[in-house]
Amino acid sequence: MGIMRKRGLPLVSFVALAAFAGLLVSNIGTTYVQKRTFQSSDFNAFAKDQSSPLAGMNFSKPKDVWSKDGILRTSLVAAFHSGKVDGQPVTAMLYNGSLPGPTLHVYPGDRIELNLINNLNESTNLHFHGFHVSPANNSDNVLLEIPPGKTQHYTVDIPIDHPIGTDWYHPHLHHFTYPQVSAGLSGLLIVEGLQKLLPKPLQNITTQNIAMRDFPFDQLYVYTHNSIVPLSNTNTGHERLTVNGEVNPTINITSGETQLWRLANIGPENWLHVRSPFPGQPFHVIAQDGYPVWQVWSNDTLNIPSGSRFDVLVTATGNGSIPFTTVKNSSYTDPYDNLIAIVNVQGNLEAVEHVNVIPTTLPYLKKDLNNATIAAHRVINFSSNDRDWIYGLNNKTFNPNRIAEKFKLGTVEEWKLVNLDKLPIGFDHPFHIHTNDFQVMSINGRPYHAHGLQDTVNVPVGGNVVVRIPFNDYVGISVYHCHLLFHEDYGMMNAFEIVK
Ligand SMILES: [Cu+2]
Repeated sequence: MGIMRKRGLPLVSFVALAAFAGLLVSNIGTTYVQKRTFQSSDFNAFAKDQSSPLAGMNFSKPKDVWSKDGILRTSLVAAFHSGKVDGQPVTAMLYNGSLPGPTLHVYPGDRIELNLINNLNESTNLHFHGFHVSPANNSDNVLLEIPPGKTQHYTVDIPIDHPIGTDWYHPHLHHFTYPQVSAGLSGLLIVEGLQKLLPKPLQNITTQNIAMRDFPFDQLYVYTHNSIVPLSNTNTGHERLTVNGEVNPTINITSGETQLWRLANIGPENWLHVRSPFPGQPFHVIAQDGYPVWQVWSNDTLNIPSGSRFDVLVTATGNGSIPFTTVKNSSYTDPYDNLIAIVNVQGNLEAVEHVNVIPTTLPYLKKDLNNATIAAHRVINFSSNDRDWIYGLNNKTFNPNRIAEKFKLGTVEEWKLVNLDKLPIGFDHPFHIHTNDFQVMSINGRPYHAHGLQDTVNVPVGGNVVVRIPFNDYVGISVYHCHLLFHEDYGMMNAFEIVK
């Protein structure tokens, strides 16, 4: 297991970090940055809540919470929890004591009634990543700030025609997103119904939620928080790639069986370039970023940036214990471990039967924007200054009070996302926009034949991506940003307004 500097983080010394921590508080004295001190009691207050110890990790397992009669009524309590990774003590920020937070299941047309109870010693809030819902009031509003000790009630109306697939939730308070997600605050949010789009023999297949993230993540967390007490005992050789909070879990499948795997990168930064564990059996992608594809496509590997999700069908071959691993990207973008899980293949079903029914299309509304009327063309430049931790869009850093652009409801725009960074020190920036999904039109000038809409796309270093974004159904203020959350926290985000 290699311990490496994360790609999104600059190479700076501890002295510079400490100096910056001071600078942060004195220069950015807005409501968004608070000086805090930690006490040892913060770390143990909720330790007693823990149950169901897992191998190598003793945080609780995520519970499944389902909507009932059209309403998902639940509470998320954000708090410190003590636990262990590889037997080493680690302090985490968790929802309801579990790593990751509870898995929330909803249906199109449902309403979410959710209390976010902030038992941290700093402000937080909540983002419903991948949701096409109102960004206003107490819906998917990332400009809300919930102070420590306070409760915020969220009401989210999910439209009846909402796309179905795997989404997720996490804090999104500017300057706090990276450290809070790094410390453990994220969970799956599944819009149910995907199996119903499959051919009959596949409608009841076994589903595996595979929520992946490095944990604990990076000591820099401590310094961005101006804390003298290390929160996460990181860079000690005990950082691991976790799946549903477990280190190297077992996934059971029968030889010849087809399963639905919900692959989700719910970590703050790294790319997870995953490879099908079954030779000759690629991943068949049926939804990307919580959006069913128009055309099922297949590949042996999928490079999943932070924030992205792929719902795939996969058919087991072989027998015994097969490692499910990542492909090596580079020392900067890889997770801590290459091993994701062990797939335990047992018995023998007739493989051919299942493989034959893998669909080529899904009965889902195609919203191809190829022939859309374009209301405006824009260029968004991404640029990094690692020395000073300044990450900008069109040479500006995020200001919650500055509306960078206004878009007209009901129109489609075409944006060229340009990554001005250069190798060897530059890096890719995964672009993510809230409220509306987009269609990728080209990557580095080469036409891209989209299989559906998505909410996150990797903008390669020195390259560009052209996307078309429809502004449908909702007015209000929302944001787009780089999904290396460290970059987002240090400026690479814009607020925009959708107007009538
Ligand atoms: Cu970035």
